[in-house]
Amino acid sequence: MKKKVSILGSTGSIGTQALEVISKLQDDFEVVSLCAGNNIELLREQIKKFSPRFVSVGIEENAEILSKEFPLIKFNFGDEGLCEASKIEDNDIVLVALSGKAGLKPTLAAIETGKDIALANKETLVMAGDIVMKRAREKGVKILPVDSEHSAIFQCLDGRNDIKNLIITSSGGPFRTWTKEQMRSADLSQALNHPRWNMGKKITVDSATLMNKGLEVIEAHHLFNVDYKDIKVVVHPQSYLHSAVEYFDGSIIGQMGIPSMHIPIQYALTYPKRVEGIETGSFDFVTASKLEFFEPDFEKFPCLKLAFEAGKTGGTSTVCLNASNEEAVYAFLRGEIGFCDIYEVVKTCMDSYSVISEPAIEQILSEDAKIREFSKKVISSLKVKG
Ligand code: MN3
Repeated sequence: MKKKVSILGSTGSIGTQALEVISKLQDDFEVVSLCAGNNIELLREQIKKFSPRFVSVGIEENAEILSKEFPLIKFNFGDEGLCEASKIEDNDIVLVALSGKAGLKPTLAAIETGKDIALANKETLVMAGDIVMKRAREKGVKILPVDSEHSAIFQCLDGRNDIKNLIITSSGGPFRTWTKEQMRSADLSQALNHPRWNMGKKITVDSATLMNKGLEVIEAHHLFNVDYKDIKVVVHPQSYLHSAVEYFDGSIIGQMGIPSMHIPIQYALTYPKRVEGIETGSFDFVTASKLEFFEPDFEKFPCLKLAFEAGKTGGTSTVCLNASNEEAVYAFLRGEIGFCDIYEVVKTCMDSYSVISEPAIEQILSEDAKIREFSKKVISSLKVKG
């Protein structure tokens, strides 16, 4: 029996790599649906290759264009299309590889339909981790992490919960060895020049500020039900140790391998099986020879500190962190603010924000919208200052 999979975000970095994994494991997987935004050219290729039954796109106009080309496929668009894909009855697993808050509703829809989820969307747990994990437990739905750090911890835990610490590794990003002064004049191409991982632009900038690591800490707290005081971040520039778990008896179990997203994506899809899939090359201790570890510099990377604080505060604090950061990063990508202004925007928003402690989903979404409006004002004031 082939595992039936729906891919939300099929033309993005994780989505395309997931389809590479699936091409290699054609006898094991059937693609039931594909959802993409506006990259219609690539989506068209994917439709031809994987013959899904259902496809959703960003806007109605594109759904109409494609439905003329592929009359046997059902099309939809927007948020509704994403939720429709995640609710398809014979899905075995839904890969949520959307970026931004678009991931939240379809993830919840998949949980309500009792479908296991391979989760590559950070915002889902950062914005609504309490609600999502509670519903997943109630529905007996597995949330299989795709992000390399969470996949590593998931593999190390193997169902156990006698955890002393989670140890999340970080490459340190492109500015690990830069001074604070140098970082102030960092431009876009420098921020996008990640030393280890090839990813989308938003997450690459987040990796440069270490906000990405902060968001991962919040996700790990929810996924593995571990207190923030028991989550440690360790800078490991070689990125061979993808993360680790320290147990009560002092044993540390880590997961290693070459830095390739194909491995964690594949494991989330084939879990609990480990199969020989896409060729990624293998890690060799002797060739690697040197593994280094450093304390993260919270002063140079204050976004990481903000993320820990938001996580500990809980409620909609992490919604504020995420929304203001996303607006700030997009402003940086558009060249409107400087690299270090990203932190200033998030800090200003966090400082003036009143947290709601146990929000419902609708409140989370309305707070998210409010925070984004406020963030845009903060960003324009920075623009004026130049
Ligand atoms: Mn990661």
